[in-house]
Amino acid sequence: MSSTIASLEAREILDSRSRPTLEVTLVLDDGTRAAAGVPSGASTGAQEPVELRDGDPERYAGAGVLQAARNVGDVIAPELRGRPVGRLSDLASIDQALWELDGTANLSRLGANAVVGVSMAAARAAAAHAGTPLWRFLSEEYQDGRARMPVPHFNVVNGGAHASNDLDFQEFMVAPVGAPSYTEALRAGSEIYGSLRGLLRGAGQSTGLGDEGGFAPAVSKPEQVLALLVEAIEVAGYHTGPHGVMIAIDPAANGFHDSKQGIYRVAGADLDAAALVDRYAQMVERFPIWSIEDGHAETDLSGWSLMTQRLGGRVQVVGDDLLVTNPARISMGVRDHWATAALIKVNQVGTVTQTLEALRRCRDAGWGAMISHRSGETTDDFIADLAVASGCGQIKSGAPARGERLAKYNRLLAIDASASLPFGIPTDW
Ligand code: 2PG
Ligand code: MG
Repeated sequence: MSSTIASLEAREILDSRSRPTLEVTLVLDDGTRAAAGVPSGASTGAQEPVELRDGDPERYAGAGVLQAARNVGDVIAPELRGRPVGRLSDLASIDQALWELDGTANLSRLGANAVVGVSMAAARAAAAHAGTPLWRFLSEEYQDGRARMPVPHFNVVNGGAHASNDLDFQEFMVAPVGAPSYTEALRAGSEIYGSLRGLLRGAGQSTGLGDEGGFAPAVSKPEQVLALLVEAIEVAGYHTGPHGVMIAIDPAANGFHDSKQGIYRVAGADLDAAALVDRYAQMVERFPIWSIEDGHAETDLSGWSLMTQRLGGRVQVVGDDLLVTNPARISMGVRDHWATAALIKVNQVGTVTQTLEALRRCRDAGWGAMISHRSGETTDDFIADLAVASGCGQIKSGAPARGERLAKYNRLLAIDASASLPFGIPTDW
C-alpha cells in the first residue's frame, strides 16, 4: 500500500514578490516524485511559526533561504528516508517527526518554510502513489467524502501591507456566492475584474496592481471602494445579494491599530474598538458584505468579542492573524466567542496534518472556514485541492489575474470539470 521516502531535497526559488522561497522535491522508492512551492505572508500574525531566512545582507537583502534548503537535505532527509508514505496516518507520523526534529515551539530551528514544504510534498507524493487526485485522497481518507467546490473570493482591490496606496484596509473581495457552479463563479469574477478596470480607467485612476493582483487605486475611504465594487458587479451584468455576488473584506486591522493608544486609524479617523464596530455595522447596512476578516487587531480580544456579539449573527467574523490556523487557538476562540470562522493557511501552522485538524475543529464547532493563499506565492496549487477536500466551501486566492493566483483558480476549474461535486458555502459541513 505505502511506498517509502527515497530522497528529499529543496532549492531556493523566487516567489511572486521576487523574494526567495523554497521548492521541495520528494521522491519515493517506487519512483513517484512530488514537489511543493512554499508561500510567504506579508501581514503575519505574531503567533505564526517562523520562516528561516539567511540574514546575509549580501544576498537578497538578507531574505535568502539557503540554510532552510540545507536543513531539508541535510537534517530532515536523513531522518525521513525510509519512512512510509501512502496514507494520511503516514503523513501524520511524518509531520509529528518534523516537529520533534525541530524541537522549538515555532519551528525556528529548521524553519517553518522548510517544514511546510516537506509536509505538502509528502501529502502530494502519497496521493500520487495512490493514483488519486490530492483532493480525493485528502477527502476520502480524512474528511469522509464531504468534498465540494468552494466559492472563490476574488481580491480585486488591494491596500494595507499589500499595496502602496493610502487604503488602510488590505483586501476587498467579490464572492459570487449565488453562481450556479464554480466554473461560472470564476467567469463572474473575471468579468467583474474587467468592469472594475474599466470604471477605474474612466475615473482617471491607476489600474496598477497590488501584491495579490487586485487594483491599487489612490483612494483612502473603504466605503469608496465598496461603492465601486457594487458598481463593477452591476456593470458586469450581475446583481448583488445572496443569490448573486456578495462582498468580503479583510481589513487586516493589525496594520492600522495603534496598540499604545488603543485606537484604529481608518482614513484619517481615530476610532476605538467600539467605534470601529459601528463603522463596520454601517458598512454592512449599506453594502452587500457577508464576511469580515481580521476586523480587529490580534491583541484586542475584547474588540473581537464585541464584534462577534454585535455582527456575528449578520456576517461571518473570520480570524486570521488572531487564530493563525492553530487548533488550540481555534478552540480558545470557540470557547470565548472571538469569531465565527477561521482563515486556514497551511504555512501559518506548519504542517498539513495540523491544517486538517484546524479544519476539523472549525467544523465540529459549527464555525466556517476559508482556505487561503499568502500574499507571496508560487504556482503551487495545493490549496485548491485542500479547499475541495475540506468541504468548507470557501477559498481566497487573490484576483482572477497573475499566474500564481490563477494556478489555484485554474486547478479548481480542472477539478470542476473532472468530478461532479456540489458548489457553494454549506450551511452545515
Ligand atoms: C491575509 C493574507 C492573504 P498575507 O492577510 O489574509 O491574503 O495576507 O499572506 O500577507 O498574510
Ligand atoms: Mg488576513
